[in-house]
Amino acid sequence: MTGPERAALVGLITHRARRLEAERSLDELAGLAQAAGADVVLRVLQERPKPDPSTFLGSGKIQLLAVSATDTAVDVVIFDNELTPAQLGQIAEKVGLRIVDRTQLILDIFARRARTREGKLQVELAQLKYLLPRLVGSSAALSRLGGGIGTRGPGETKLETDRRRIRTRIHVISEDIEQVRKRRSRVRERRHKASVPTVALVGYTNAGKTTLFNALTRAEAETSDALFVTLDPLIRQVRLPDSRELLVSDTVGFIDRLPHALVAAFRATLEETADADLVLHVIDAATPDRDRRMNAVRQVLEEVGALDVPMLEVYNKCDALTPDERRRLQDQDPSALCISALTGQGMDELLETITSRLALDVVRVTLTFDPDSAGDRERIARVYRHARVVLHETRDDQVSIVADVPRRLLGRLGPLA
Ligand SMILES: Nc1nc2c(ncn2[C@@H]2O[C@H](COP(=O)(O)OP(=O)(O)OP(=O)(O)O)[C@@H](O)[C@H]2O)c(=O)[nH]1
Ligand SMILES: [Mg+2]
Repeated sequence: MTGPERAALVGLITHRARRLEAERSLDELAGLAQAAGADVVLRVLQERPKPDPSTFLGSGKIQLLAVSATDTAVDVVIFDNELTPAQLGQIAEKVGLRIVDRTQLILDIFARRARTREGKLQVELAQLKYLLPRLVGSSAALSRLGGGIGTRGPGETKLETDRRRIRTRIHVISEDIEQVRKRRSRVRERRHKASVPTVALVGYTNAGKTTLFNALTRAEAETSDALFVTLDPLIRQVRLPDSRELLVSDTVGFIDRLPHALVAAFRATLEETADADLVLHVIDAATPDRDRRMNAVRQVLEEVGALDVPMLEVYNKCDALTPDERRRLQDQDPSALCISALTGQGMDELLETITSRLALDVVRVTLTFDPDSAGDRERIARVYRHARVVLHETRDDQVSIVADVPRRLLGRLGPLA
């Protein structure tokens, strides 16, 4: 194929009053299509309360779509919903072009972005699960020659194998991912033992998570205005000015109607979030459909069992707000933290809030230890790692240490004198 693919987008306006919503949804779909390397050359919105069971659009509209798509030399037609296998087949027949639905498009972007072995496995698993029910009797799902969106991932030869072989592959990958999950949870346990608190950044795709991650950790992870730039989780240490430390993790972004197969496949990655000491929900304050996105994020958090973790909502991109918009935000949520990961505005306040939410603020205590006990010697080492020692006194039978200890670790470092 030469040049970017030319894509047509198709969506529904389910109610007259929801036109704006449908437009925004199609805008988002356009962002996704771009992220998958396509140029959007045609947009079709039809007002109808629900999709036609066999062709999604009404029969007249689908004919019209076929004609305009030919006129504009469209390569692929992308629907803003998940299509049933039957719909896929019918539409492909009527339109005569490659048909892709929203789920498949998102899977395709993930397939492009996956870098690590784990990421690739997770995406392949999601793709196979999507494919399985669409294999039988669906010639449309199989005719994917020529490359382009919806053709990456499980290869053509694999597509032609029977369901049994796909099931076997699903089984094998699931086991591999389970191994990864176990390894992760062991690493987390070790971290937990070391008592280093973890802050997980979550948020809608493109909210600025990685930009904030970089600002906090002085890292240089890839950021971009494209959707789903980050897939593989990153984790890094942040040392606060007074040498206290915490870990910050950045991970895959969420989106409205994130395909269920992806959430399931990325469970190992997302569990990182459920295990954090604090979840930082990064919100793009400047986008017009902020509330819808916030709800989509909360839904995914619920799905991965992260709703119990203390959460801090952070409004990012506040540099892009007008003074009026900012006032409205403060009125709506007086405790809102308004920051800009890009300009650094509000970062000090953010760090202060994180510190107090994690109870990292210090208390001066005196601890006593038995110098002959191996366990106590270990504990002394831990005090040095996690607290600031002010005074260390050794006598024959007792070591006493005066230290500034993070409040959250009180009682975990040793007996108070
Ligand atoms: N104006 C403004 N733009 C920002 C700010 N923070 C991030 N951006 C921009 O928003 C875009 C997305 O930023 P990323 O950090 O890649 O977002 P992300 O949440 O990691 O996105 P994914 O990994 O793709 O899900 C980039 O173009 C950033 O430069 C900010 O505070 N202000
Ligand atoms: Mg990112």
